Amino acid sequence: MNYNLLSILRKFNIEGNIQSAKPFGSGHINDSFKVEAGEKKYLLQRINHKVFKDIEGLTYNIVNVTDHIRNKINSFQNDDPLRKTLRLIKSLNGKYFVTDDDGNFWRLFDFIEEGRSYDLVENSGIAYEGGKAYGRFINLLSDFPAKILVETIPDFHNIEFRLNNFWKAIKLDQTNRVKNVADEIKFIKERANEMKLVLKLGKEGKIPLRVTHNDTKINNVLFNKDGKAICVIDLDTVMPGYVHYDFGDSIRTFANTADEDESDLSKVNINLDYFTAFAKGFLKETKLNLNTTEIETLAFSAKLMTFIIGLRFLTDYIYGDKYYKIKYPGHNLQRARVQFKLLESLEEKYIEMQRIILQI
Ligand code: ADP
Ligand code: GN1
Ligand code: MG
Repeated sequence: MNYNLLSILRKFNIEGNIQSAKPFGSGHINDSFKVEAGEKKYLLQRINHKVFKDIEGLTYNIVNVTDHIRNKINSFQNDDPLRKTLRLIKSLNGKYFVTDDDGNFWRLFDFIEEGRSYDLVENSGIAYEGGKAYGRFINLLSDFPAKILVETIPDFHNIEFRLNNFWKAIKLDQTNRVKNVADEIKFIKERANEMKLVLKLGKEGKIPLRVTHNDTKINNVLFNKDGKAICVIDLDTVMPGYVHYDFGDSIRTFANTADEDESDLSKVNINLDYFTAFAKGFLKETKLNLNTTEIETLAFSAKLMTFIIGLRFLTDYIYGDKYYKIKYPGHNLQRARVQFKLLESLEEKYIEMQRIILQI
């Protein structure tokens, strides 16, 4: 899709002359462009309004959450850069987003200089730093009034909802792809019940709802050139959730030995050194706040989130690739297979993972 980026950019308060705007990053949902304007750099994003139906509400969340974090940083003058946060730029109409003639929604962030994102962990230091960044994010928002947040994607990590969508997709079989996934369906059926644990603990009041990020994959943290985490990004899904959602979703990418769409499944495994490093960083920031049930079920959350994301990739494959951006027709199926292979590896190492968490 070709967009008239210049006319969109002219709707914002931009410092400097706009020189270039080039596609940037490897997210699956929004379209991102790096913008150079004199000395200034920005990150322009087309917000995926098929996925996010309430752009006003989503923007309200981001403005309030980033303001809250910034205010806290400002009150600690000597704070380290880890607490830096995204900053939205106002448009000329006084809002934090604009629309174009085709009904697309656009927003502009300050570009985080020297911020590098990874799709795969390269060493334990990165995993530890990522753990600290996501843990601190939860901490900084622990006194944020969760009730004011708009639920940008209702039931986002609700396992019952995700399973129901999956059964529906199979029943409809709109693209005649169900015949290709008999093994995967069996795999899901065997595990569906076990995966309801976190929801059950929530309903029983044994674990609290917190303000969570809900999309804590590795490329949603920016790192500096020394491997220190600078900033947590991609705040579209910040909503009330359980700590398990953030910890589990991180492990699935921070401790995977292969990419999310690796074609050789034998390369997909859990790396326990990276798991340990991430958990140490995360618990350093959150441990004092977590209750015993949360800590005892943290290792389980890696299985849960790997299962949920695999289930969502597979559901999208069956529906005909309507949700995630894909590069080839079987891309979502391959992504699902990677998650399920990773889940098998998590199951093999589960007792060890439990031991590691309880020892930290
Ligand atoms: P998506 O929902 O598509 O994943 P993200 O908000 O994660 O969108 O942005 C996609 C990519 O763009 C990120 O992985 C990161 O590399 C880059 N990015 C996003 N925001 C910024 C920013 N403010 N500064 C620098 N890079 C950014
Ligand atoms: C999407 O936006 P991005 O690429 O960071 C998705 C996540 C999935 C992830 C899988 C809003 O994340 O839930 O875990 O892909 N985000 C949304 O890679 O659906
Ligand atoms: Mg992202």
